Amino acid sequence: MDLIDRLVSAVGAEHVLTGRDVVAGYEADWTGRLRGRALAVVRPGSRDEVAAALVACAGAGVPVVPQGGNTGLVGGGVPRGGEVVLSTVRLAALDAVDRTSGQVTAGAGVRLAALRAHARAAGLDFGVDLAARDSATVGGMAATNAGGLRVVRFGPMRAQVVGLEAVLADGRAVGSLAGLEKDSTGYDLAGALVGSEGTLAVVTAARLRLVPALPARATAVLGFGSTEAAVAAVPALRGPLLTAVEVCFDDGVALVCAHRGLAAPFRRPCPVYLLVEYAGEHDPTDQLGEAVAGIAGVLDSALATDEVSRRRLWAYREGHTEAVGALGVPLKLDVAVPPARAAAFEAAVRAAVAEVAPGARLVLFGHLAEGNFHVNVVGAGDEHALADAVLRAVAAEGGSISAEHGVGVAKAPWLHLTRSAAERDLYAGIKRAWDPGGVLNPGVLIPR
Ligand code: 2HG
Ligand code: ZN
Repeated sequence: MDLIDRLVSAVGAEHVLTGRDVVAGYEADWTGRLRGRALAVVRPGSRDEVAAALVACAGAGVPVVPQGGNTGLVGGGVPRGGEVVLSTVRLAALDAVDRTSGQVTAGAGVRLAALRAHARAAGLDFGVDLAARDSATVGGMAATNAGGLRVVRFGPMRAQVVGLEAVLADGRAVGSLAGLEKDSTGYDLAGALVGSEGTLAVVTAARLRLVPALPARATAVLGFGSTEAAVAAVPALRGPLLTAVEVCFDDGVALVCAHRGLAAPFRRPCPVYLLVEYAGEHDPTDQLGEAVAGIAGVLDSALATDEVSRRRLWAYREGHTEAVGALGVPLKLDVAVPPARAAAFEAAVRAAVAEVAPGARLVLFGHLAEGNFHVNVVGAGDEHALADAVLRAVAAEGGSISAEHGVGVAKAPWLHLTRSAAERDLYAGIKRAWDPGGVLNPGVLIPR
């Protein structure tokens, strides 16, 4: 039996895709920058089908690329050439919310928007939110330790995962969905899988912590004369109600306004904008107003409490990805530096782009509370040289080459900038222990 026949007997003929046109949607990331040919796409509908598919691929010596909602931006979920793509979209079971533990069990293929709606219907919420909420899946978000817009309040995926269920390349299932908040039985296997980007096992389900629903929100956009002034505002904003501190710049906001046909936030543009959100059980408008009043250097501000106006303010920030994409296929570098170093890093990035890619268009935005910048560059020319310059600037500031999107194949060549030789040896040893045959996502995270 050849591999396709084995996959068909594992998951059923209608879930093994080989036709060029049907497979195409699984072969490229949505920017179109990172892509490769897949041998086939397999869509298992249960943990046992995942196991059978993995055993078939391992037996045939064909590598497997696990894929969730395909919203990744580092090439970790698309083939490089000749792999089987294992799509988790059919693993979409969502159990009833367990109110006693404040947790829920979700299949790897559950979309973030569906998870949040489910939690909210039970009077709770899920702590992570991000722009790709309608496509991004629980499994992919766990595998990349996704962060997003509310990390300052609730932490990234790592903080939400109580347990994971996963299947090794040899078909054995590991992990627990029992939801034990206390468990000091040795190594944290779920912890190892969070951020492993499909290189260790295929995550099939997650036991997730839920957070209180915070029905009352207030959102402000603040204009500043410099990044230093914006960073200096962060301590005054911090407090129990703070849920988001997002940063963008005048050129990016102008781009979003032109793209979406929005009016500018203020009559006079400001060099730097912060979007700040407070959320709580009771209307947090007064607390946000007080915090803003205590900040020096606010050039202009807008406050929104009703849903329509809040969405209008969020559009300035959330519209960036789409507006940049409309300019061309961007080089995207998701990085973090200690927030106190944000202004120095921004200056270094602007200098690097001016030197290495003088004709390119740089658009910066991100999550300032975590020092997380999204460096988007259209028309970079020599992308490798530019990525090298930016990621070296990250390392020089004591930062991370990947804040929330993962390393993938795109950044694997730079792992050495922020992981020592001893640490990379440990990475390689962990990979060998979990996946001795090297079946799972080769080339991702650990350079070939
Ligand atoms: C965001 O924060 C996402 O909006 C996407 O992480 C970032 O498009 C990007 O570079
Ligand atoms: Zn982001």
